Amino acid sequence: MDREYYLSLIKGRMSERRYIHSVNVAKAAVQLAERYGGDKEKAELAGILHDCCKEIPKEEMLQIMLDGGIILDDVEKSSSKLWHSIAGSVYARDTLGIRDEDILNSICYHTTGRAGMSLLEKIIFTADFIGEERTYDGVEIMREKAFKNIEDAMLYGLQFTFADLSRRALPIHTNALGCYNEITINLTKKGS
Ligand code: DGI
Ligand code: FE
Ligand code: FE
Repeated sequence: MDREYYLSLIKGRMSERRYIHSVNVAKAAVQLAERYGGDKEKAELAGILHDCCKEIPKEEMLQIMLDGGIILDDVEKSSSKLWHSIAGSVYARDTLGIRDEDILNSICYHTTGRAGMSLLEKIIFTADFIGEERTYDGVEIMREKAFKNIEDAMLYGLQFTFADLSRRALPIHTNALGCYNEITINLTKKGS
């Protein structure tokens, strides 16, 4: 993996703040891959690239998705915050030539999660919450959970996101609900 190449590529597409976030997510992703026996190289690359389309103009995000043959559902149409992950995976595939489906899916589903996530997808979803620069209330609990039981950490992250979305009366994506339901059903099975 040409780490330096991808780092300079994303650096040219985002603010210093977002660049630092991306580097930190990549670092956390490598640590989680170490902890859970995932592929460290893929984790690092997916972490570096996960927000590669976060700060481009919305029209460009829409154009990338259109060119990539993506059809947005109603929640995606109404929530532009969900565009950068989908556009990011299309950009990684069609412009950067990344062929690894697991890396592309990790970028695509890093914001919402989904049911049936691979280990790499879980790692990127979780790493996004625990990068060094994150300071929200509960970040220390999230960091602890992330290395103890990744699904517990994901549930904690989803609870945080759902509370925020529902307080602001924003729609919750079905992939996020699918992710939440799968984890809670697994917990219920273990508990009963
Ligand atoms: O790109 P980051 O800031 O690092 O983090 P992210 O990709 O997790 O994006 C977080 C944003 O995505 C935050 O504003 C909430 C929003 N989001 C996450 N899940 C959903 C959502 N927005 C809607 N409407 N529905 C969701 O299910
Ligand atoms: Fe993101
Ligand atoms: Fe991020």
